[in-house]
Amino acid sequence: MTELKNDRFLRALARQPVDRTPVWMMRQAGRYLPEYRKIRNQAGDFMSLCKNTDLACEVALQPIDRFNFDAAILFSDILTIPDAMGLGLYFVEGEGPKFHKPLRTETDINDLNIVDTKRDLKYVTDAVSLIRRELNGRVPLIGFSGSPWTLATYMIEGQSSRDFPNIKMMLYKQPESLHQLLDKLALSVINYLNAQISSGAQAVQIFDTWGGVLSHDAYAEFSLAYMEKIVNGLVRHSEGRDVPVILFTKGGGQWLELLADTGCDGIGLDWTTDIGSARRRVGDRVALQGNMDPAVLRSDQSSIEYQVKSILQSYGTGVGHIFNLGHGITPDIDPNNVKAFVDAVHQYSQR
Ligand code: 1CP
Repeated sequence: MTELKNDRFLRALARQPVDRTPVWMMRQAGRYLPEYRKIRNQAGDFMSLCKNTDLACEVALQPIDRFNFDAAILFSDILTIPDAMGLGLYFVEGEGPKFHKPLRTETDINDLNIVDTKRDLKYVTDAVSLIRRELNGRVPLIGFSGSPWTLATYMIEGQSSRDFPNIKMMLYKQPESLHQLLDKLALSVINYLNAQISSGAQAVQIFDTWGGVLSHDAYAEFSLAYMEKIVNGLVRHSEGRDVPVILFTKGGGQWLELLADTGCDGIGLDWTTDIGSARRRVGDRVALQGNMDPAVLRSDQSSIEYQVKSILQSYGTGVGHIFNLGHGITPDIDPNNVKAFVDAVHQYSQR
């Protein structure tokens, strides 16, 4: 295996000293990059891009070639798991993901099979292997999955949602059915992430994009518990190194202590939480990732620098910070502002 030339990201997750704060960006490969749009057009549609190993590898490397990010992330989507479970994922331009066969009844849930990644999602592990090979040790590769709760919202609503009427009705009316679904998803995610790790992923992140829409009690029971089950089921060591796991619940600022209790290595923060207070709350138990408002990237270089400095100052000195946005970058951002962001993190965090 080639040696890792830049291990800042893994060192920060292990709470070891770094020469400067590592930075990457959620959705760093994506529509704000003209070179991404070109390859996406060539592939035809988004899922064809994910399933084409060479093109998926190419777009994963585009942000690494263009900016000084300290980590690469697999190019794929969280909805590959429901697709492999037979729900029939498709994307409608401008409307986001949809399923041909969303889950409607208890029988639909009973009939679901747990994902066998090697059989059903080989295109994902093939992409992991190729990206890892092409990175050639420049930066570590992050694998990812959705959280069971977040995957279930799409499977039951059949598409993106604002109010989550169907899954919330099930949560209060037929909680056992929902638990059955979440359990099958947790086992599928464990299988999926362990396959990514054995194919070369050097860290993994679980995206719990919709955990923040749950009540306090429901969050612990229907989202956190299943992420904890996943953390306990993951292979945490590979190729002679620890494989850290990051949990990101958008809107999860009130549950940081609970998240740290799962045994994860890092917690992703959205921009509504002050990172300095978050650090005081979790102490030295986990690293923190985040958390600039993605909308800052719509401003200009000096405003971006100001916001970067203020987050670095709030975190303070010492170990355990990975810089990121508080959620994914949006398609309207000027790539020059991304460069200003990455350079500012490195410049102002230099030890
Ligand atoms: O038209 C296009 O090119 C599709 C846009 C797109 C992209 C670039 C989608 C559709 N997915 C992706 C890639 C993607 N999705 C990555 C790649 C790696 C990277 O970060 O660069 C990752 C990690 C995801 C994860 C993902 N997909 C999440 C969790 C993170 C988040 O942003 O909250 C979610 C919720 C999805 C579902 C999804 N896939 C695509 C869209 C537009 C959506 C969101 C729909 C919604 O808002 O409900």
